Amino acid sequence: MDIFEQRKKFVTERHEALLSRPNAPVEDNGVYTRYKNPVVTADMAPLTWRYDFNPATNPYFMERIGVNATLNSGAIKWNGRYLLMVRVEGADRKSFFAVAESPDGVSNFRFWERPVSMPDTDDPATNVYDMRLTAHEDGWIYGLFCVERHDPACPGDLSAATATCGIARTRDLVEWERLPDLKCKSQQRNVVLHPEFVDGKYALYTRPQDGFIDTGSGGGIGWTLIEDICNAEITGEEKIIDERIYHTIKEVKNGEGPHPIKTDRGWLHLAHGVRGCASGLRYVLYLYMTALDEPWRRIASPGGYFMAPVDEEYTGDVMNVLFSNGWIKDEDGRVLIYYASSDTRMHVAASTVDRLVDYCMNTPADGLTTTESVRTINSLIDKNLAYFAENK
Ligand code: M1P
Repeated sequence: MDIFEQRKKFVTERHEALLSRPNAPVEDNGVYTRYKNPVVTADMAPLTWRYDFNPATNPYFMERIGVNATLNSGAIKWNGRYLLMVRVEGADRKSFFAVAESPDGVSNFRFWERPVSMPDTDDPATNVYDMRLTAHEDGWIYGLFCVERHDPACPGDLSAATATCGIARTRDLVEWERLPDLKCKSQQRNVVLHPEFVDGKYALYTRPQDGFIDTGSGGGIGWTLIEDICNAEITGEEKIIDERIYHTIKEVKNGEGPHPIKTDRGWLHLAHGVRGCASGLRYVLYLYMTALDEPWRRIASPGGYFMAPVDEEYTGDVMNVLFSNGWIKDEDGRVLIYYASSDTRMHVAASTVDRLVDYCMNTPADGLTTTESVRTINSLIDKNLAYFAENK
């Protein structure tokens, strides 16, 4: 067998083994169960995207186009199929979107034949990423994502960029209609479309920021109503519904994850919080809930993080990062939480609506000082001692 055939066989067999490997739950901490294997990795990108299969033009069966990472994925259960809208990042640092499908939501994700060809606007993007999918009650599936361009105000500074919210919609996740980008006075990343009309309008979770990286005066996760999604513009109030707070997990910045899940007790939200430390920024996931009739009014704010990096999740392209922009609520109440670790790979954890709501409603809020933290622990000890005394 010549080198082309040898390598083709080796690469193809290894790829198929990766795609067909099973997955298994590893740790039930009472709130959720992590799964052992990442669900989507760069190595799972289709070989036809990366290799030239013609021995005449690729005699060494080299990879011609590299994939660096598969991260921050939107998620949707669509026609009974578990789909991730994966942010695939090439070795060239450009991200694009591609759908990966699994029969059970936790294993055997396979990419569709081609990545998404997202139409551009008149002002083409350099990079697009982190799509949130929303099956809206208007009948469309929307994808809201970050659009990055070089900042025209800083021609000499090659790291100066702008972040804007791109908006597109589809009926089949293949053909996309690109709508104009969100118009507003600040830069925006982590913009999410609420699945229902509110007062007859489209509602957005936003994350106003002064610059490309710094949120600056942007106070946290915002909420605003939009008159026309086909020409989206923030004209009214951008109310901060989940604020950044000093010496918490969301001191530096935070951002809405996927759109919230509707439960009997309120809207269940998943978000990321960021703090600074000696090793850089640390991204963790947290939950909160808002009122059913007023999705902007917080009714539960469990203190601390819900998920933080463990083991291999801690390492990757951007260390110490968990980020989620996709989850799926199944018909039986199961919730599949898709999260990326360290901007490198995708994982899944499973929970239920009941468990997540219990967590939100019964985890004490952050008291914001050491004294309050100790007081909260003492309250639990008192409650337990009273219970033990009554139930000897
Ligand atoms: O590198 C961590 C994350 O940084 C950004 O998130 P945020 O705007 O909240 O800081 C995004 O670039 C995100 O894609 C990335 O995972």
